[in-house]
Amino acid sequence: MRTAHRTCPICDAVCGLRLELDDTGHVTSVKGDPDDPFSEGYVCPKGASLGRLDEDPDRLRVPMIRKNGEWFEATWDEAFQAVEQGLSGVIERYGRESLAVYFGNPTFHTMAGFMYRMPLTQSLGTRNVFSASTIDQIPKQVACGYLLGDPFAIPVPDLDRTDYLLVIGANPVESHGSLCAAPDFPGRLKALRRRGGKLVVVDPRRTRTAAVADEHLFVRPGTDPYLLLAIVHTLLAEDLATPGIAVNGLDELRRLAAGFTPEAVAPVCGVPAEDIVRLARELAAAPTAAVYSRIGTCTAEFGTVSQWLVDVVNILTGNFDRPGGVMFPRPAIVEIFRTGQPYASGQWHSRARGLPEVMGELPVSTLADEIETPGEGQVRALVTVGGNLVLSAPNGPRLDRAFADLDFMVCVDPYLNETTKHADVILPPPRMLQSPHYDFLLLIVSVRNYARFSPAVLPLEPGQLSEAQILARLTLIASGQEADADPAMLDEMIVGQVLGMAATTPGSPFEGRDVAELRAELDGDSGPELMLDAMLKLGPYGLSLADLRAKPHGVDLGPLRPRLAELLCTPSGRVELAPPQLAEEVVRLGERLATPPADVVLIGRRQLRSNNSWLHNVPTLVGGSNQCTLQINPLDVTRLGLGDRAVVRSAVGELVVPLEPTETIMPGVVSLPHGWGHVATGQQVAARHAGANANTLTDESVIDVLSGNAVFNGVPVTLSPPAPDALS
Ligand SMILES: Nc1nc2c(c(=O)[nH]1)N[C@H]1C(S)=C(S)[C@@H](COP(=O)(O)OP(=O)(O)OC[C@H]3O[C@@H](n4cnc5c(=O)[nH]c(N)nc54)[C@H](O)[C@@H]3O)O[C@H]1N2
Ligand SMILES: Nc1nc2c(c(=O)[nH]1)N[C@H]1C(S)=C(S)[C@@H](COP(=O)(O)OP(=O)(O)OC[C@H]3O[C@@H](n4cnc5c(=O)[nH]c(N)nc54)[C@H](O)[C@@H]3O)O[C@H]1N2
Ligand code: SF4
Ligand SMILES: [Mo]
Repeated sequence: MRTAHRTCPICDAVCGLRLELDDTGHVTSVKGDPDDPFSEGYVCPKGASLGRLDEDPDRLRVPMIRKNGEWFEATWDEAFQAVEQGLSGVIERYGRESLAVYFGNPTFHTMAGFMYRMPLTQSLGTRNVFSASTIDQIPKQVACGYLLGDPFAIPVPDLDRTDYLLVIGANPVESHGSLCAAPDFPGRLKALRRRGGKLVVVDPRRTRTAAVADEHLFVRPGTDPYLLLAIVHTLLAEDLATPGIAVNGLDELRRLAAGFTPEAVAPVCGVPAEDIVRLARELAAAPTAAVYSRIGTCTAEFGTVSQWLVDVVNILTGNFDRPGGVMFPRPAIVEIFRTGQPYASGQWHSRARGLPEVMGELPVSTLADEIETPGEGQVRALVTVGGNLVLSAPNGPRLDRAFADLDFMVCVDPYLNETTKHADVILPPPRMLQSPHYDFLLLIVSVRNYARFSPAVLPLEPGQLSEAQILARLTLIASGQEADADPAMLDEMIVGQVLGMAATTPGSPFEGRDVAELRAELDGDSGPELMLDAMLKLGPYGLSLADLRAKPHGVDLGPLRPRLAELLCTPSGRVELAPPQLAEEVVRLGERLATPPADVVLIGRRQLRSNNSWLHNVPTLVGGSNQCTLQINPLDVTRLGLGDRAVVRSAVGELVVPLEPTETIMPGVVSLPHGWGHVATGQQVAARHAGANANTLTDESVIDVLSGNAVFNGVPVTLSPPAPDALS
């Protein structure tokens, strides 16, 4: 028996775990780590199942190659040779612009995903770069880009000190938070109320978060920008705005919000005008307050407008960059992703739909167009790293068909699933417990400054490759090297670049130092660990990997402190309250105000024991309340003459789904969770709990214009009883 401590890598809450393992490496127990200063022993049902997930017998253990529709186990050398042949064949025939890459959600959590994303993208040499960002959080980043100049300057609610939290379109009691790393989010919300604070939730469903709140307001899906504009309107009309920081554009903002009175938007939003006015007054009057919003508004049309307005309200109420309001964490690593250049988009445009590049990426919503549209630059080969787009992307079934048509596809993924079944080669990363872990990205949005490194708990088996080695070899192959090129070579190059840059950066702790000497001082058993050591040493706390190794429960680096001045990088040097791009969107919103809403709209929801598409193969996590059902208000069941199932139709597809009548959802709104719709591949438990693919209904032709983000919420649908022969 032995005990190991590590960070849970599943969701954004970064909980510390205490694992017990027997001498075969089998995990016998997973508990919260009581000595972790940040998570203090918290664990959720998913974290508690980490052992079962990690030991899933259906995980791939060796590379797989598909030939004539049949799968064969392969050695790593055979697999990389097949990748080299596949990629180089497509490059020779169609050029590099026919390549595409998708980085999925897990790449935001793994060390390898962080380290090799840029090198792999660069060596593929294509502009067809896609990631989970454009089916998730990119509107927040674009909004911060325009407002503050830096799309990585993402403020988080100062959860532990705020007096008033307004949550719009997020359900952190079940999701455990997102763009806001806060272990035990439910406990932190309870603590807020215990200390006399107020929690208000705005959501078309009375969620578990709403259930623990002081107040819940139903809102019609997709209408949050109106609600927020009316709050801004009220703050300005009643002279309640007290920014307290240097801003530009206050008059323009007043002009933009002028028409959006609470009375004008109330019928559209479904929120009474007096409640909107009261919310504005309460936010202004609270000693400190924070507005927090996630998927409910990000993955909706005008998502960027909503995210911008969230922070406009935080600014107007004097709660920006101050304790108890929203603040910017100071991570332990050097923030190499900050360019220091004002944010801009549209450096290039997508070929088929002419959509602008945003943060170096194109929208996932247009990937199928790029594969299907003939002509120069048509995508013929795809690399995916940790993604299951057939279940995750809008109009997944269209991608399912498009993937089948590719000349070559390689997936770095531990499972044969709905997406990787189209691959020619699957390269499986090792088990989570065989990988070191550090949250490069999540700790830039944590509600306390904190760092924790987890070494691998179990060694790699002989001949097994780490995810870092897999991605390094892929990168080398993509750059034209032989299939057997040494991945360590690439690590040295990447780390050397970081050190070289630091050595020539004025004021850097490594300024003027010799790169070879710096390299010799680095500590780490793998490329990502060397990189982490360098980034920690260059970071603001002067930590090192050795320091973190010596503190296996994590290091508390204190509460958040104001730091807007050092992050702000707009050309004006001020916060831009009314950027022209957003002003244009407000005009479009105004024009839409009179459009009659759809009779029924579809939204999503997250379930406590799911994580997007890949946790349904663990028996302890499926069943019970974790079912793929369509939540619907009983009034709609009666009104539409439905039984226990319904046919749901949208502009792009239709599904037959079981109904879950509940008064917790607004009339006129139905909710289906995503990540279901499993087909028989290698995941036997998931196949028995298949559910329906919500993204059969979501429409890839509708996007948030400024960010290119997908629209999963507010999708117009019609419902009808299934035809009698479909009832069997
Ligand atoms: N248990 C679990 N946890 C997860 C995940 C998971 O799949 N399961 N996924 C992880 C990921 S990748 C992410 S990005 C985060 C997401 O974290 P959250 O955003 O907190 O998760 P959701 O449950 O999608 O919450 C969105 C809420 O918005 C509401 N909503 C829908 N449409 C609208 C609208 O138009 N307006 C408003 N105001 N509300 C609306 C929904 O009813 C829902 O309650 O969760 C992470 N954590
Ligand atoms: N309708 C609707 N659709 C949605 C959403 C919604 O709210 N509604 N939410 C969206 C959001 S926020 C997100 S983030 C996306 C997520 O969508 P994706 O980016 O597709 O991510 P997942 O569904 O989590 O799929 C994860 C894949 O990574 C694999 N994987 C697991 N661990 C590892 C690992 O360590 N390494 C590698 N290489 N692979 C691994 C899994 O086997 C699986 O194939 O879904 C989006 N889709
Ligand atoms: S809340 Fe997230 S990080 Fe914490 S134990 Fe659960 S899945 Fe893991
Ligand atoms: Mo996400």
